[in-house]
Amino acid sequence: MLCRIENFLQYQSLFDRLTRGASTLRLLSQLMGTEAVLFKEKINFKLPGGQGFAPHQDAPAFTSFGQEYHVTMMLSIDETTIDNGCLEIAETGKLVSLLPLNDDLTITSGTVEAMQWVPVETSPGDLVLFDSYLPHRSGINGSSVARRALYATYNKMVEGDCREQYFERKRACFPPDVERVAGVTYDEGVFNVGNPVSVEP
Ligand SMILES: O=C(O)CCC(=O)C(=O)O
Repeated sequence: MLCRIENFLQYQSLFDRLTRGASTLRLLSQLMGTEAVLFKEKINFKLPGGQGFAPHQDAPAFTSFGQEYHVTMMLSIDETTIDNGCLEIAETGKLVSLLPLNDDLTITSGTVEAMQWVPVETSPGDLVLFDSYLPHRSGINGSSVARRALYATYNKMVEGDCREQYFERKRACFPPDVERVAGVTYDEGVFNVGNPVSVEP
């Protein structure tokens, strides 16, 4: 089942403007307290029956280039609801470090159970902005319509403009099914944290 597209701004000027236009970059720079640059973009489709995301912080997935801090902007394309697997965030104070993690970099079950989880239902066009230490998760899409959401992640420009390198490295380590070579084992490591993505053996 199609679950995601990423690395598409060079083909879609509307999405390029939405994620790298002056007003968006100004908002992100204001939030980050310094000039922001786009790190990566994706659309999660979560089609009917699409699986949810395990509880995780994004920070462990964003370590490839030594950057320390990211903010993600979620743009709701469809309505997101509890029924179709909206984002859920943990009610915590501001976190600046990692919680106890499993080997696959998701949050340990004891920690998950100790936190209060709040669903964030949204309407098309809503933005949700959250940093890379915010614990989040989402459920299955139990409805009959797609729950599409765009996620654009930014880092501080002083920590480097690494978007192209990021997608290059991700494609090598965690390629889409169609690019996989039979018999090769891929080191998906930090590129597959909490995702409902499994690869055909
Ligand atoms: O789209 C969702 O439901 C959650 C997305 C998410 O947590 C992720 O892509 O890391």
